[in-house]
Amino acid sequence: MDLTDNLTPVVTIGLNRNSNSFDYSMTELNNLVEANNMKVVESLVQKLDKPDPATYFGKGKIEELTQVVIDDGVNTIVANDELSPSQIRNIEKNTKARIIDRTGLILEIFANRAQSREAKLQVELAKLKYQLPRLHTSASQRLDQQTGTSSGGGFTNRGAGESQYELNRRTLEKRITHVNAELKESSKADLTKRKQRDRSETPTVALVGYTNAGKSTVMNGMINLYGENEDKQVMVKNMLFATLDTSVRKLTLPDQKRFLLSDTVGFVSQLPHQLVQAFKSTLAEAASADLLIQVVDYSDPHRELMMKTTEETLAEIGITNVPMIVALNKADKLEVQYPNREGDNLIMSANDEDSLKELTTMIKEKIFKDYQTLSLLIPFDKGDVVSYLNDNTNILKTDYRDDGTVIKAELKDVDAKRFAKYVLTTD
Ligand SMILES: Nc1nc2c(ncn2[C@@H]2O[C@H](COP(=O)(O)OP(=O)(O)OP(=O)(O)O)[C@@H](O)[C@H]2O)c(=O)[nH]1
Ligand SMILES: [Mg+2]
Repeated sequence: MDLTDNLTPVVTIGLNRNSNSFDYSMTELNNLVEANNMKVVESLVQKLDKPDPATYFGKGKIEELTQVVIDDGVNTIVANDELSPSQIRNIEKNTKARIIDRTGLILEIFANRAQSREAKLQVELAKLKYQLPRLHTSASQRLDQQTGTSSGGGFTNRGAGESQYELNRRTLEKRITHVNAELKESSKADLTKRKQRDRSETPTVALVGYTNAGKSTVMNGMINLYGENEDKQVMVKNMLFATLDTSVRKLTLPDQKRFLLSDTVGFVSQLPHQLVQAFKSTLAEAASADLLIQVVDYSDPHRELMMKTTEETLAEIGITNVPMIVALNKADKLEVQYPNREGDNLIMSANDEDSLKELTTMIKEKIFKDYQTLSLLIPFDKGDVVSYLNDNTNILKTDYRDDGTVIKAELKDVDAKRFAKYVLTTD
């Protein structure tokens, strides 16, 4: 074992219930382990129809696991499924190692990554809800409000009195009430922000999809092309759950059409339901969007599964009726031509300007379809109208006549109504 790094060594365990996606789910578990600053030194799998209710693995396999833990000198085991409190207790008793299940692992990653106050509160709430039913396995654990660390921050412990359990339960419940109240406050503020934006009638587009698909890379590419100078780039990393908070940027196309683009948290299979609840408010941007762009890692052999997970998670959050473009990203890693559009799908690469421009064309078709091309005659004393049109619409042609300026432009419905009295002809 390499002791030069600070990564906590772990053994991963998984049950193969004859599912096609089992190997992939183990690979993904390893990636999640890495994303939590730990490293896998060994993986143990067993073929079983269903987990042993007491110990997850069967008896013989548990003995093997115990031996592996001793031989590898590790004190953390990570399970590929969510475990029951008694399974956790029993495996820990046998192996003398701490066990983290898949749900606990994802929660730890989120807890370590959350940046904004709202994300921190949401993750804390998800963690509290996860801890509550598991309390009797952790009765003697002193509860503090730490948001979890990669080691030692487990949810387990042994041998404790009833009163400590009661105390812990009450502490958790109180904290849940408190966090809920704080979240309510901050989501009210968000709603106000969104309402203001709605009033400005700028269409909104949200990037959604599986973690590591390239959403943030697409976001940065679009900011480069159409963002304002001082717009900051978002973080891109080859790591699961690089993005946890939603970022929104205003983009202005060369024809003056504007829209808001938001980058959102990525999904993963078996996302803990406590977190799906937490996502509801983080993804409110997506729910209220006029258009979704589902970014898919087209070069990944498991892309179908990833798309299915994304669509199921969106449905679970209640995002079902928003029009969608599918961006089949990372085409540069395959021997295919790109950009290549088929209906609402685009084979593309986020690192390729032509791809981003084609994506923009598709976005425009979806969100600016209510525009109309009009010719307006603006009297010379209405300079403010001319400058409004210059700043806010795509001017196709300007002519000067004795009685004013003739401007041919693409106007939003609201603007068309507002300036109806100047209209010369409809093209
Ligand atoms: N070759 C190639 N790599 C890409 C492309 N798009 C993104 N990547 C890489 O894929 C990795 C993940 O990209 P991100 O943009 O962070 O992915 P994300 O969807 O935002 O991921 P999360 O925030 O974790 O949900 C990074 O290493 C990117 O450089 C692409 O079109 N081609
Ligand atoms: Mg991202």
